[in-house]
Amino acid sequence: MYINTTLKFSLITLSLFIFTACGGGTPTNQTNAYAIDDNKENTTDIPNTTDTTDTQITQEPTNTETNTQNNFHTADNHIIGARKVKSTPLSEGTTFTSPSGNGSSCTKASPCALDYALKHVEQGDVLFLRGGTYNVSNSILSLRKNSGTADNPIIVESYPGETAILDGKNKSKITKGMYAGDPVGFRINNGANYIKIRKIHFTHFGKQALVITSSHNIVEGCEFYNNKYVALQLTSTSFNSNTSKWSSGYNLIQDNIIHDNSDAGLTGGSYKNGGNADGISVSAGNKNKILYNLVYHNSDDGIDTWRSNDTEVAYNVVHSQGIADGNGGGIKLGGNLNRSVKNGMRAYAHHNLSYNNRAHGFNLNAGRDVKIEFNTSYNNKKYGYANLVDGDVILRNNISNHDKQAVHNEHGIQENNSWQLDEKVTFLSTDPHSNKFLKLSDDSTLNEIGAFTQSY
Ligand SMILES: [Ca+2]
Ligand SMILES: [Ca+2]
Repeated sequence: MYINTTLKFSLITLSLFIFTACGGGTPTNQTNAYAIDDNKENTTDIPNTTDTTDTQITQEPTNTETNTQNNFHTADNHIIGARKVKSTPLSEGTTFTSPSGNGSSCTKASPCALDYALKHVEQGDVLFLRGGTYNVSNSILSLRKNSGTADNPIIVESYPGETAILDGKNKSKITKGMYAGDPVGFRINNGANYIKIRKIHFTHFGKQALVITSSHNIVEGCEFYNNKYVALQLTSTSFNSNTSKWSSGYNLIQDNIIHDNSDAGLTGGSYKNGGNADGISVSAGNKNKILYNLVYHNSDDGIDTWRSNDTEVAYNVVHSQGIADGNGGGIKLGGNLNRSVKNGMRAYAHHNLSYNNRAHGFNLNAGRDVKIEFNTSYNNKKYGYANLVDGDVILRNNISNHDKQAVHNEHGIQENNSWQLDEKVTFLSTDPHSNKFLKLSDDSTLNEIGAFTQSY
């Protein structure tokens, strides 16, 4: 079988990358931030450690407009799911590429190739990609040292009114038992901060379509589909066990549509016949925000925050995960089976819809000090809210309806959730295409719980 050799090669490549990214050094503990094997679930009761400090603030989204196709609106226009993202004005463009671009001028009249432009952009640049399919073969798309700043980020975006598709189908092609080059689509490495990736499509990559190991980046209005592994991964190159901080974080992932990413049919190495292709994996990092995304039909989990700290997951629509041997969870909220290491903690999930997943709507996994409030779980094949542990979770004002069972057990602090109230949950619609989907009627006394509750 070609696949074993292929995977050995990818692992070697990945190991080399980790080594290089750490400046030749060794991470301060043995945690491999790239490993995303989270199949194990910790259901052991743990002594109380109720530090649930809420330091996470929802960032008000900017530069968005209504997209009626993929959104769910409430009467008060409270929105969950991916919104349409407006383009940066064309007049702000400084650098231009096209699928057939070449040379070094990178102007609108004479665009250059994408990998060339990425090596040369500087803070304050707006790189517009003309529409069409960029055949990403052996070139490595990455931002490594060229960093933006808080006031002058680097913007990489589809040309206004057009769609740039980064296509890895040739890059991922298996040749003589080996991948033809690095199977990851695009890397933003530590050293390159304050990058905005906007309105770009990523497809057919053999590993992650986009990996970010740096800080203060924004990914918005992008689409990721038909990749063979995690579509979008936020991670870090090291964890400082003295400060309990990862080397990176503070990234914002919003208004993306992420679907049909799957490692089903691939086994060995880091592939698990569906068990490792999450939509969004936050496998390390501090205070990342995953907001307003639509994530569906990925083989493993929709959003998995394994090992990260203080990740906020909010206003997302997550449905229909679970293909082949994938876990099929909607949203997983942290965890690290080694409890002496202080990561996988303080995930905060609010105002999410999680439905039709093959496993749980929301899964504490082995997360600690997790807060789950104002979410709606519907028609998940297992529990609405699973693997609850005393001292590690607060569940307030959530709805579970038509799940196999609302909660896994009676553990944790549970207050004012639908399964604890006398009134039965009745939705205006259970049709996902309706803009009344999973909304409670205005006269319901339950209208202060669930994902569409505005105030909290
Ligand atoms: Ca898994
Ligand atoms: Ca997973």
